[in-house]
Amino acid sequence: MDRMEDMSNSSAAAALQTIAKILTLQEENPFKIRAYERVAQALEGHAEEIESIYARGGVKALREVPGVGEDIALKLEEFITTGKIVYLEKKRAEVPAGLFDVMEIPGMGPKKTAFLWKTFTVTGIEDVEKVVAAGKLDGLKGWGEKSIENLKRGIEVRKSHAGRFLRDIALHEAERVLRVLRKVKGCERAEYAGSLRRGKETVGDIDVLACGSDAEALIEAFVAMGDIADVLAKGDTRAAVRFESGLQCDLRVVPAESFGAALQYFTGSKEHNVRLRQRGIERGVTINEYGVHKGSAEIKGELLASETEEDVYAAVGLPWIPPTLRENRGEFDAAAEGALPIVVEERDLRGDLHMHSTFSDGAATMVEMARAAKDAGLEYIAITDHASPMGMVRGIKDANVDEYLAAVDEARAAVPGIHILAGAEVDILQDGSLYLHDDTLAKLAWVTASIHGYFALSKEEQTARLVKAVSHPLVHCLSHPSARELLRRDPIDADWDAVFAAAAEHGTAIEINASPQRLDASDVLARRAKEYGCMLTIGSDAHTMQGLSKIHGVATAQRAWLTKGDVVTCLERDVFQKWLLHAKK
Ligand code: DGT
Ligand code: CA
Ligand code: CA
Ligand code: ZN
Repeated sequence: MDRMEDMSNSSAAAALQTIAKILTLQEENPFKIRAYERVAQALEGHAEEIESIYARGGVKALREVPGVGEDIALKLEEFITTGKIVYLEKKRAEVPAGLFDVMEIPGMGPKKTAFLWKTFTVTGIEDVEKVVAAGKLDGLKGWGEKSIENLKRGIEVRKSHAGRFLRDIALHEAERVLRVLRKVKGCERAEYAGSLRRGKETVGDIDVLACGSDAEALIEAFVAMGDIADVLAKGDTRAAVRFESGLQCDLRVVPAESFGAALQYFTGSKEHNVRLRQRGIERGVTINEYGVHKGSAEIKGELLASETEEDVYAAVGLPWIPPTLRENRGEFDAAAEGALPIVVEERDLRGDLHMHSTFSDGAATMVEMARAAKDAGLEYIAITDHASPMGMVRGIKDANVDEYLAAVDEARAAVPGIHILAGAEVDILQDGSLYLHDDTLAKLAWVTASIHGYFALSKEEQTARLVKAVSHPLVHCLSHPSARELLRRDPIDADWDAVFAAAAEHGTAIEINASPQRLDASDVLARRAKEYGCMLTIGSDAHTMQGLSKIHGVATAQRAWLTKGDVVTCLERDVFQKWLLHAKK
């Protein structure tokens, strides 16, 4: 079945979650809503993929997943076999599409959105803005001054990122497109280009290139694929679509002999290409999406290069430049001097020092996480459950740390063959002190500190707070330093030079949080941290077994020019242990 390979527990979970949101908007029976939410959560943490459950025992077997009853089992079957749920499509049509944007504003969620829809008939972010500006929320129950302030800021952030999408969503869609195109008869190559290929953390649209003997077949297969909301354009060698997710994708069918030139051109960035063309002009050649020619655009001479990207760069005297470096941030000088970094690759990763278990808010047990990490080929991990005063009942406290350590010991005994550190992700409090007592921290082998609140402090306060935290003798790492949530919450304001200087002085590593919602430290910040002499980590921040992937974090690390030598989690296990002993002076 064609659709099968697109399915995964997380996309099924997303579909059920959307149903729950729509039912909440419609103020339906809370038990019904809760049933969808429970199954969505269960699927996120479920070890076996639903396709394989279904393949082995049909609808009956699907009911093994916690919370799945007859009705949801049938919807999952429909999803597995057809790739969609008709009930969801029908429900989706019952609510204004703009409300999905409103729900995504930080602090809004489906319940508050339902209230605004019912009370003020808002149908999109602009309407919410008007309601807020007119002061209609002032004094209403459940809408304190602070939450209105947050809402205003949330709207600003949303507006400034309008039309951009998280990288993981874009990558998922792009891979779907490539699978469809590569199956077309006569297809020679299909690749994605643009910001997605450059590893950017958010993407405006997907750019895909293909070549093959039958351009028409490629175009037809593309516009006929699943989950398309709109075909925006369709010509002989170009087409553009918008998926249900809202993301747009451009397909260009190009001649095989100029595939490399097209790939180089459409990978960008624009700034990189401008600089490359300048370099061409200085050498008397013209570069465009068809190739490198002698002479000017008007008087075209001999074709020098077009088949591969290597040829294009070689034609202006440069080695091939990795896509993640193509931002005109010094890569031309480095390339000309033979000094391009050998950027870190996913296969270089040996450890993961940020993950959660059921001891705090994770969906899987320590044993399950350790097994999954071992199966993924990791040599060492730290379990870093939350230690936080924020509304979380569970997690590490001064009072229960011994219980936590015993649980990690048990996991260690249960999963031999992977080294497991007892760690913690400890909240940095408002004044820069930590949520756990020093005696407690001293019992932990890996302490990563992070900010989960007080995002709006002044730059001075935030800087002092972070400097204090990274200077702490028992803190090994600073997690998601800027606390940004992509497209939702802007980074906190701090003097990063001061923070990284202090981190380097005190041997505290800086994390690149690989969660696709964060990717924090950003490429720019991570590169600056390296320049200050900090080591970096790439941590999954996994709350599920599936969450252990770090591919997006690796892309960010490459964009930061990091080599494997800059990354703690690339160290061999014994080298890591030595580093851990000596990093904190
Ligand atoms: P995005 O989609 O906003 O995340 O960013 P990109 O970089 O994917 O930008 P996009 O989709 O507009 O174009 C893809 C690449 O194609 C871009 O990085 C460079 C190339 N390109 C497109 N239009 C132009 C242009 O007008 N001039 C130049 N020099 N390059 C262009
Ligand atoms: Ca693009
Ligand atoms: Ca584009
Ligand atoms: Zn965190």
